[in-house]
Amino acid sequence: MAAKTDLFQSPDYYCLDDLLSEEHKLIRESVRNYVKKEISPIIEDYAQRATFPQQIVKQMGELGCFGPTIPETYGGGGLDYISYGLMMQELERGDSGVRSTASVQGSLVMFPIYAYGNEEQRKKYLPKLASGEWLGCFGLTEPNHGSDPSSMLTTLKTVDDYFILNGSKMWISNAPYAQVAVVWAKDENNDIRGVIVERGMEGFTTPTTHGKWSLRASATGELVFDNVKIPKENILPNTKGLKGPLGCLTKARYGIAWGTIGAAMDCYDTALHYAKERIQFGKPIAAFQLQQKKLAEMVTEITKAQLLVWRLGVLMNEGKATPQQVSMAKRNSCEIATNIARDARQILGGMGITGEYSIMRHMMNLESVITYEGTHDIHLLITGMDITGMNAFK
Ligand code: TGC
Ligand code: FAD
Repeated sequence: MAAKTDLFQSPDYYCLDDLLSEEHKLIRESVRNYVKKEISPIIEDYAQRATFPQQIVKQMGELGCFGPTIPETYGGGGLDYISYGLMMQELERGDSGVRSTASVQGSLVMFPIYAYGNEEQRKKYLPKLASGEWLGCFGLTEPNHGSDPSSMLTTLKTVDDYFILNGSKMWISNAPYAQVAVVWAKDENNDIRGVIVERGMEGFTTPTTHGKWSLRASATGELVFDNVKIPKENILPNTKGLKGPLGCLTKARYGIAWGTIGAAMDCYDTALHYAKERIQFGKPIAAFQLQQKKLAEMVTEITKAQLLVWRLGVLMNEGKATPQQVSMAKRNSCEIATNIARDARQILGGMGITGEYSIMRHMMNLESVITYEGTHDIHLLITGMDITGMNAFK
């Protein structure tokens, strides 16, 4: 497959750039340039072959995409949440799987080690994860417990001066290539605890998940623990209960709220250019009202979503954002991106189903993104519970 030239231009209908600092714009530009140079030319080929482009791990580490809000002392970027959001937007504009790799590494592996770990754990793991020398993964979901992680069956038992880990995790992004896994399991008191599991520990395997039609350029696998002996120093000491893993998910869901807008912007930009150039019945199809309706609605939804995540970013920076606000933004961005990808594909007619354009890949990827980190239904129920005070989950 021939390498592509990426001519993406981002829509900014409400002059939202005026709300960004010079530093924000520079960060966005550097990640956008990286995606144009290193991701767009190769990603379709990797997705078609269902292969993980391993080289992106080091590249994204060097660019500072892993743990941008973690303090610089530990190798993080020491940046604010708008910067983090813009990075995720640009990465997912390239491919949701690329953003996934960064989300898992930064929000689901580095964040728990930073927030719930001790100083030795921070020093041992964070710089290597930040630089991309090591790749990490996050094990919460199990074969029989997805939306309801509190019912997990994986166990962590104390034996002498170590733990024994038994059970399995499913659908784990980065698992087949990860050196480190942050795993959630129940101890003897039925408390959910986090442990750091390292590749090479006896009884720990990471079989690859095959046959995905979505996130094909992202590696997904299982984590299987067969009496894995875990040293005591690998437990995350400062968290107990489901709020530990859920706290990580809040950070990652925030990144997805920005990221999926990137995918939506790419679909819109592609469809707009195509519609202006494709002639049918003697005129560009962009001149037909039906196509204008689709394009006008796309840019309207992108603009509304951009405003929502920008405001959420400000609340995150001020330490005022609630997990429920993050759920609303994750849900909204996934919904508009999924709808925009579908409409954009139609604008391209038959060409829309080919790998010549990024739209079908985004469309299929977004089916995973609208499902992981809490399904669309779960985020709606979180909002429902927040506004009514009534729990409709159970
Ligand atoms: P519930 O009783 O509501 O909550 C238990 C405790 O957690 C607190 N809490 C949160 N804390 C921080 N952030 C959040 N988002 C939180 N949500 C709840 C809560 O206050 C409580 O604290 P405490 O002190 O009282 O103990 O728990 P529940 O069992 O009723 O479950 C609630 C529910 C359904 C919303 C939750 O379990 C849920 O979010 N389910 C969805 C599961 C999910 O999102 N899984 C994601 C797996 S990881 C993944 O998909 C990675 S993909 C990454 C990629 O490739 O990019
Ligand atoms: P289920 O929970 O079985 O849900 C099935 C359906 O039932 C959904 O439509 C859901 O909305 C609905 N439903 C469930 N409960 C309710 C309810 N109370 N009320 C109404 N409807 C309900 N997990 C990790 O831990 N780490 C990862 O890195 C990770 N990466 C992933 C990568 C990919 C590509 C995918 C697809 C998933 C990944 N996941 C990961 C797992 C993901 O978080 C789960 O798939 C997700 O949370 C949903 O769980 P489930 O698939 O078991 O669906």
